[in-house]
Amino acid sequence: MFFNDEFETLPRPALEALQLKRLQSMLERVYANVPFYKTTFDTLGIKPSVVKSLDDLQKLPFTTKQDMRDSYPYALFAAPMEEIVRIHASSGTTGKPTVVGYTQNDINIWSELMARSFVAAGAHKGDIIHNAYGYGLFTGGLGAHYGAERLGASVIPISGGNTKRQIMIMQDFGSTVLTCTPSYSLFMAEEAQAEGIDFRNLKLRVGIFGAEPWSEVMRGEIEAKLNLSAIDIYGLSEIMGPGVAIECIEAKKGLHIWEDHFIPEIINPETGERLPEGERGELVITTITKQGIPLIRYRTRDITSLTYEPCICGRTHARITRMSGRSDDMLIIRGVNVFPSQIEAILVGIEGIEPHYMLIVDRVGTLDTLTVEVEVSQQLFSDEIKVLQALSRRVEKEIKDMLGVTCTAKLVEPKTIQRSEGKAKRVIDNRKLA
Ligand code: DLL
Repeated sequence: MFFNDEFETLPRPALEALQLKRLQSMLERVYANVPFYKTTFDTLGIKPSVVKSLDDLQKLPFTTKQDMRDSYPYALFAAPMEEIVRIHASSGTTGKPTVVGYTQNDINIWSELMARSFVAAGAHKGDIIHNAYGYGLFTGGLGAHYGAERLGASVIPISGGNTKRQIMIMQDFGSTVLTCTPSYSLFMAEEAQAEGIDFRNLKLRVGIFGAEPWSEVMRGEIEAKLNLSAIDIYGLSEIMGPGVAIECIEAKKGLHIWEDHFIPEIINPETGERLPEGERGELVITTITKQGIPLIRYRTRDITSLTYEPCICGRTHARITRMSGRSDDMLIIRGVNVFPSQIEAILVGIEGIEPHYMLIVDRVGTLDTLTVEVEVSQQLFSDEIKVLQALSRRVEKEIKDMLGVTCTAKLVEPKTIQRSEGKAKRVIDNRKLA
C-alpha cells in the first residue's frame, strides 16, 4: 500500500533525473535569494551551474547548525516573510534555538510526506491516530497532525503529558495508532500497568516512534508491552520535521528516505569525504523542493548508513539504517568513544533491568568516571543485597566487555529515574561544568 504510488515507486533512473532537475533549480533559487549562499559560493568561486550531475553535489560546501545559529532568526530564509505561513524552532543545547520557516507549499509537501510515512507504517484512512508528540515549536505534534489529516485518518491532538488521561482516551476513543517518542511509550506502558490496564485490551495496532535514538531491543520491549507493531520514524526540524524517513511495515529494515524531496549522503565526520554505500558515517541531507529554508548539504550529525538495495515493499527510495547516535553526543570516556544507545542496548538485554537509565559522566582529578544509574524490577529490588550486587557486577562487566569502558553501576528503585514526556534525557555530563 502506498499513499502516492507514482512517486514512491518511481524507477531509479527517473527518480535520479528528477532529483537533478530539482537540485539545479533549487541552487539557482538560493544563489539568487539567500545572501549566505551567494557569499559562500562566491568565496569558493562556485556558480550553481557547476552541478551538472548528482555526483557534482560533492563540489558544494556543507551547511551546519552553526550557520543556522549565525543566521538567527531569519537570515537563511529563501522566501519573503509574507510567504512564510509557519515557524518552528528546535531547542538548542546552548543559547538560541534554530529557527525554520515554511511556505504553504512546504506545509503541503510535509503533510504529503507524513501521510506517505503513515501508510508505509501500516496506517490508513479510518485509523484513529493518538498523537502524543508535543504540539508547539517542536515539529513532532503539528507535523504528524497535518499528515494524519492529509491521510484522511481521525487524529486526536492530545500532545504530550498527563499520562493517565492519555491512557483513558486511548481506551475510550479506540485509538488504533500511537505516535510519540519511544521512551514516552514505555512510560505509558508503566502507568497503564500501575492502573491495572492491560494494553492487550486496547485497539492499538501500530506505534510510530522517533525524535530520539532507540534500539532494536527496545523495539522488542515496546512491542511486547504495548501489544503493537513499532515503527521507527526519523526527521529533524532543520530539514522539515518528522517524516523525512520511515520504516515500512513490510520489511522493518531500514528507513526509506523520501528521495524526490531530499538527497542523502553519508560522509566521514572527520574528513567530510563521501563514504560508499553501506558504510556508517554522518548523514548529510540536501533539500530539493523546500522554499522557506532550503538547505544545501546540511550536516545532521546523525550517524547511520545508506543502502540503495531494492526493498520488498516496492518503494524505490533509498534506506538509512537505525540511527546509532549523533557524532556530537558521542561520549569520550578515558579515550573510548561511547554512544548512549550502545549502553542502552546492553542494559535492556539484561534480565531484571528496566529500560530507564541515566549516564553520569564526571572527572575525578584527570580521570573520567562513568556511573550508569539504572532501574531494576520491583521484584529484584526487594531481593537480597547479594543478588543486587551480583547484578551490578554483571552490568559493569558487560559494558566493559562490549565497549571497553569501565563504569560503576548503580541500581535504583523502579520509577526513580526522571521520566520524560518528550525526548528522554539520558546523559549528565558534569565534565562540561569544570
Ligand atoms: O525530533 C523531529 C521528529 C519528530 C522526528 C517526531 C520523529 C518524530 P528535532 O527536534 O529537530 O526534530 O530533532 C532532530 O532528533 O537530528 C536526531 O538526532 C534525533 N532523531 C529524530 N528521529 C530519530 C530517530 C525531531 N528515529 C534530531 N532515531 C535528529 C534516532 C532521531 N534519532
